Amino acid sequence: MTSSPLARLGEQTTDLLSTIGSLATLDALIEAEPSLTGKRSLLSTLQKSLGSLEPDDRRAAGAQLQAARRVVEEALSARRSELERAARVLQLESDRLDLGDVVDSAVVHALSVGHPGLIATTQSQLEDVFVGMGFTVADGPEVESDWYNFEALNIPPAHPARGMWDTFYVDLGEPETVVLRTHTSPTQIHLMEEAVARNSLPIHSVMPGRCYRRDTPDASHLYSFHQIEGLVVDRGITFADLAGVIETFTRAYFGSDITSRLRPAYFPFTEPSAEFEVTCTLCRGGGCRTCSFTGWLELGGSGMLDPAVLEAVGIDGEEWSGFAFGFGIDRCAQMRHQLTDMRALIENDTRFLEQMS
Ligand code: FA5
Repeated sequence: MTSSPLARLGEQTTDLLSTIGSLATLDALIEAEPSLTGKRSLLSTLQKSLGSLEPDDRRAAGAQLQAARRVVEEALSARRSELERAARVLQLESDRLDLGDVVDSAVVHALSVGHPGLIATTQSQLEDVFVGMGFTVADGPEVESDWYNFEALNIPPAHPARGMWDTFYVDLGEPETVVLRTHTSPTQIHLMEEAVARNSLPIHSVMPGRCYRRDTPDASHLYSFHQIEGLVVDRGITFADLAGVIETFTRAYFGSDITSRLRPAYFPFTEPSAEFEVTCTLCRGGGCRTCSFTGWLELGGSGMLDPAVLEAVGIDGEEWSGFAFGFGIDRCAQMRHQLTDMRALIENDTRFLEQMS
């Protein structure tokens, strides 16, 4: 007696289902499909072998085989749907527009904001130091008459001291001589005039602002630069007060290892006058090329208010005395940040600007 060709159909169907379950990609399924349900598949071979059976047995075996084929085809179709869904998800993932990248490269850069430059930052730090020492902050015009920039400061026309400042003259078609201020000292005159008019002496103020000189730009000079002026008018003010304010400022701004010294100088509006220098911030006083191996760098001028200036603004020099000082803001920035060339402050090189943000 010959055994039925379908004797192992159950086991064979289970094997086919497990093969289908292990197909990992759509391509693998398409490749395997002919061997699972096609003309040369096991199921088709079994179908052909039924021809040798008796009609009744053939019908029963045929129905059994049809049922097995249905199970296999349904499993194949279900697996196809699963793999197609997975392939779609994969495709969508790779086509996805990464908004994160767009935000980083476009929107965030478009929104990137600027920041105050080094001169503005230095100015506000200097103001903070002086405000902390009890000074108020005042402002003055950049375009001045000859009287404020020179005459009221005890520099009459043809005075040789005018040569100390190479001046830009402004031609307004007026008989009066008008200049771009060469220093912030004329603001002292405005402040003292106002205090006299309002009867509001004493004065303890600093006055930062832009100045202009026909200087050739080099590593430590610009034709448009900034100074901060200091003015104290009070009763019983002495040179020791001036020296004390300068030393307190120097340590507060540059650090406790930097100190100041005053050296005799000449300014027409102060008597006695002194240049003030601070320890070289590059070599910390040891001596280097920047400080010409002296260990000191000049920061500005200072002195006791000349009686002629007090008289010009109507302040009684018997009752009041005072001192003034003026120094470069750009030079402070240069020294504090150890810039070898001051011109970097105005060249607008974005690499420098970003570094100093
Ligand atoms: C004056 O301008 C006096 N008005 C200072 C003063 C005020 C003396 C009150 C007495 C009483 P001087 O010309 O030396 O002084 O300039 C002072 C400082 O300004 C210099 O030491 C330097 O730090 C800065 N400065 C001057 N010219 C330039 C320039 N071309 N570029 C950058 N900084 C400059």
